[in-house]
Amino acid sequence: MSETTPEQRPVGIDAATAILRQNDRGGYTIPTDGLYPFQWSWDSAITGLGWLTIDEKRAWQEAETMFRGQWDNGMVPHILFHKGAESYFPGPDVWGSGTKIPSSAISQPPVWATTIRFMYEKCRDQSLAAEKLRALLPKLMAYHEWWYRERDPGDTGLVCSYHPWESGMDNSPAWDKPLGVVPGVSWEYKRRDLGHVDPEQRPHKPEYDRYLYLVDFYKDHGFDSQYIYDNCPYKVIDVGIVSILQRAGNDLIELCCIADYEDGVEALQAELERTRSAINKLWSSEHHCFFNHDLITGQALDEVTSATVLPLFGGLADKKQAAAMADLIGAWLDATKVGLSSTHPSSPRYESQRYWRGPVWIHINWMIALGAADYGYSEIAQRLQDSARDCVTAAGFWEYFDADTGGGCGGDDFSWTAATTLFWLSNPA
Ligand code: 9WN
Repeated sequence: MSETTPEQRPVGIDAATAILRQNDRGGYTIPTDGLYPFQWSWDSAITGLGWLTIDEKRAWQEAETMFRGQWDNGMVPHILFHKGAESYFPGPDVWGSGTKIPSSAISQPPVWATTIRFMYEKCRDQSLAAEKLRALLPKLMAYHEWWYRERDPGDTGLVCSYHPWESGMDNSPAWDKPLGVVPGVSWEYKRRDLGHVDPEQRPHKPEYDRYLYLVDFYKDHGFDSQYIYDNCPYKVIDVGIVSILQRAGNDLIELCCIADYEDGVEALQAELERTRSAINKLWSSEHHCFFNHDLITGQALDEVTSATVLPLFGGLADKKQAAAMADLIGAWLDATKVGLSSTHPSSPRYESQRYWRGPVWIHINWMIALGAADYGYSEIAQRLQDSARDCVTAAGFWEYFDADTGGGCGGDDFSWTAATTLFWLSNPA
C-alpha cells in the first residue's frame, strides 16, 4: 500500500507482512502455527485488516471463508476446522457440530461488521469493495439477528454468553465465579496447548474440565437454543460482547445505507436502542466502569478488566461515564509497564503473564483507543498506541505481553498482533 522504500518503512511492517503470509492457509489465516491451527472468528476479522494493507482481495477472502462456515441459524462459530490437525484440543470430534465445515458450537466477539466497514472505507479498489460488501451484507445481518434472537429471547437489550471461550477472554477472573459452579468433566483428555506454551501462561486444569463440560452440554442437548438458554449452567452478560456487538451493529447500519440494503435495518435499529437503554444497569459508579453480570445468580461480576471499559468502543457510555472511564484508564496505564492490562493490576487475581488475568492484548488496546478517541480522549488513545508500539517493537509479534515487563507470551508470530501492527501501529493515532 505504501510507496516508501524498505529503509523508510516504520519498524515491523516487513516482519508483520511475513507473519501473515506464513500463517496463510489459503483463504484463511491461522492465529499461529501449532497452538491454534484453525480459523478463529475474531482473530480472522482483525487479521483481515492487516491483509487489507498488503493484498485487498486476500482481505475480503478472509471474511468470505469465515462466512462460508456460518450456521443455518446465522451463528458464526468461533472456530472453523477446515482441515484436521492434531496439535489442538478440543477438536471437531469433541464439539460434534455435524456441520458441513466442522466447527465449534459457540461464537466469539462479533467484530466483523466493524472490520468490514474499515475494509470497505479503506479499500482502494472500490468496485471490488462494493461487490464483496453486497455479498456479505445479508450474512452479517443474519449474524446480528442471531445474537438478539438466540441470546436475548426476552428482549432485555443485553445478549448473553454461554462460555468463557465465547468472550475471547477465556481465563479472565471475571468468569471465576460463574465458571466455578459448572461441573467438570470426569473423562480423561490430553491438552495440547501445554506442549506449545509455558503452563504459567495458560489456564489450570479445573478450568479446562469445566470448559469441556459446557462443550458436552451443548452437544448432549442437540445444540437446542431454547434448552440451552433455559438450562445452561453458565450464562453471563459479557460487557465485551455487548459493546463489540453494539459498535458492529452501528457499522452494519452504515454499510446498509451505503449499499441501499434495507432488510432487517429497522429491527436492528430497535435492538441498538434497547441496548443503549439497558446498559446503565451494568454501570458501577464506585469503580467507574461497566461490570459483567452473572445471569444465574443475578449478581454483578465486580472485576475491573479491559472488557469493562469497552462500552467506549461500543459508543454506549454517556459523557460522564466516558470521562470517568478515561480517568480510570489513565491511572491504569500509569500502574503497568506496558499497555492496558487485561485485568486491573490492583486485583488480587491479577497475574501479569497468565492468560487474560493480566497480560496485554494489542487488539484490545486498539479497540479501547478507538473508543477513547471517539469520545475526544485523544491523549489516552495516543498513550495506548505508543505503548502498544513500544511493546511490539521491543518484544516482537507475540500473542500477548507480560504487563509488568513487556515480555512476549503465548504463541509467537501471531496473526492479530502482526495485523494490528500493519493496520494501526504503523499509522498515526
Ligand atoms: C479457545 C485464537 C484464540 C483467541 C482467543 C484466545 C484463545 C482459545 C484457546 O485463542 O482461545 O478459543 O484454546 O485458548 O483466548 O481470544 O481467539 O487466537
